[in-house]
Amino acid sequence: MPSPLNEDRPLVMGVLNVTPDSFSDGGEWFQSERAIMRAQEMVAEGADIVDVGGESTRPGADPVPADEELRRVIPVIEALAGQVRVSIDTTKPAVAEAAVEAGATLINDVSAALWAVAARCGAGWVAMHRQGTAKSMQRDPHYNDVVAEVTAMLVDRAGQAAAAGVEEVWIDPGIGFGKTVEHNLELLGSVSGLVATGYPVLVGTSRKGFLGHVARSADGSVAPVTERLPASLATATWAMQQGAQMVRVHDVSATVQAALLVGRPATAAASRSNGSSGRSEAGE
Ligand code: HH2
Repeated sequence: MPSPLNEDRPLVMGVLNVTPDSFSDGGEWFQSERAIMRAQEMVAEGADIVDVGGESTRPGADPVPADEELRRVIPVIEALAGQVRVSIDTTKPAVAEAAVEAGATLINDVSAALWAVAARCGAGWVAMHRQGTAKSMQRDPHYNDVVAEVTAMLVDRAGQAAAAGVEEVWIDPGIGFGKTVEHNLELLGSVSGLVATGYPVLVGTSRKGFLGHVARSADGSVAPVTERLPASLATATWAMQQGAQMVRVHDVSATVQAALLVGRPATAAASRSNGSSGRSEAGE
């Protein structure tokens, strides 16, 4: 299998929520035609993968029956497969299987339970950590050592997936999934530790609530979703700089721009100390 990783820059996964109730863009891309249009826009902006989801995972969200989730995602995946790599954001085996049949090649699994499905379908798999379910996860998240517990769980699941024959296994700390603001910050601070496990790491901070608590609006209130782009970019850039090979974002164009800069100053400094001037032809 060719490497899914990009040599030049970390990968950018564009979020496509075909839902009426997602926390930041619910309803915006609910019609298939609008969803397909948005995906094509993200591809033009440089998205490497489009992550199609038909069920919100936001805290308190209601579960969606499988037939409704399929009705939302399958036409969109069929239209996009062949134009861009597609991942399916689901926790349901039947939806994952149908999505792969429709052309998705990566199963983005926030329950970290579908490795056998991925093995059976020959798809890649993202194991994301969460504590609890969407209904319950933000009630009272608790860990003795959040970094150690999340890392151990992910390494365990990834090992099971690899043993079952899944060739492409990603791990994701699940920012915002059963975590306090401090838990999220600690996990972000330890991305390099996840990278050191040897599995490629995906991180999703885009527009999430903890950003609004840390990067408050000028009047001191929690920054609303519409004001979280700078904090989203800062945290995505931090994760990429720490070695995360992919970030999951709503704002693709801005993140691709950030991804193109990650590592570049270090490379320029290294080539300077190796004796090259580092000047561009235009002398800029
Ligand atoms: N976050 C969300 C959904 N899926 N998958 C991975 N691997 N990592 C994440 O951090 C992650 C994810 C939540 O964001 P969003 O899809 O925008 O919201 P909603 O679940 O409300 O649709």
